[in-house]
Amino acid sequence: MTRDDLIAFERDVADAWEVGRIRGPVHLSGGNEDALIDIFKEIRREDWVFSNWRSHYHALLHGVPPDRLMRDILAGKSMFLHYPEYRFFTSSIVGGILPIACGVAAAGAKVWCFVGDMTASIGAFHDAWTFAWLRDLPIEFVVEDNDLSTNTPTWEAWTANVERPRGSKDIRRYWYTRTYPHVGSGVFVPF
Ligand SMILES: Cc1ncc(C[n+]2csc(CCOP(=O)(O)OP(=O)(O)O)c2C)c(N)n1
Ligand SMILES: [Mg+2]
Repeated sequence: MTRDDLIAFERDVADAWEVGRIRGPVHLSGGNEDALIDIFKEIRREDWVFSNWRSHYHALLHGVPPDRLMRDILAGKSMFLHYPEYRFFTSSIVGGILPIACGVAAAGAKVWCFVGDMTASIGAFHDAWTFAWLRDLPIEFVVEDNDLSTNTPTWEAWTANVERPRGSKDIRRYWYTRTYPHVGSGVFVPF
């Protein structure tokens, strides 16, 4: 999957959304193609990938066939995609994947857990990270920092006077500017 393939896939989803073909919310990815392509070079097919409401790019890059993914999105399943045979699981509950990802890592599998910057600011994330770190679990947390919690600037909401986190050797973090709104494509569609 190239950068252009990813962008074209999401554009097709947005087009379907705008004509009312999708009866359920969709959260589109955009602006983080290069960062994700880079990270997924390290992710092996046998690794588990845990994602959230914004999971299309993660699924595509982990090998879920695009037509199968598109079928499920068109069926309104964008917010709860899961493909055990591809070792891919999501939850749309903020932080919902964290204990599950830790559990799978505790069972010995290599796990990659993708969370937004807002999710990375909640207590459940600190618990999960501490649990994993103390047990040296084979889990990599990746914080996808668009500085937005839906439409609230995450960092400003916390404090104006503290520098934004830069990531650490234990928690990966990349920054991007999102190209779609938090949910949908910007076109109001009643369903
Ligand atoms: C427990 C819970 N509370 C609230 C929500 C509504 N909600 C969905 S996404 C989101 C903010 C997520 O921000 P971030 O983690 O930075 O991810 P981003 O959407 O920016 O990728 C919220 C509050 C939810 N899904 N689950
Ligand atoms: Mg965010």
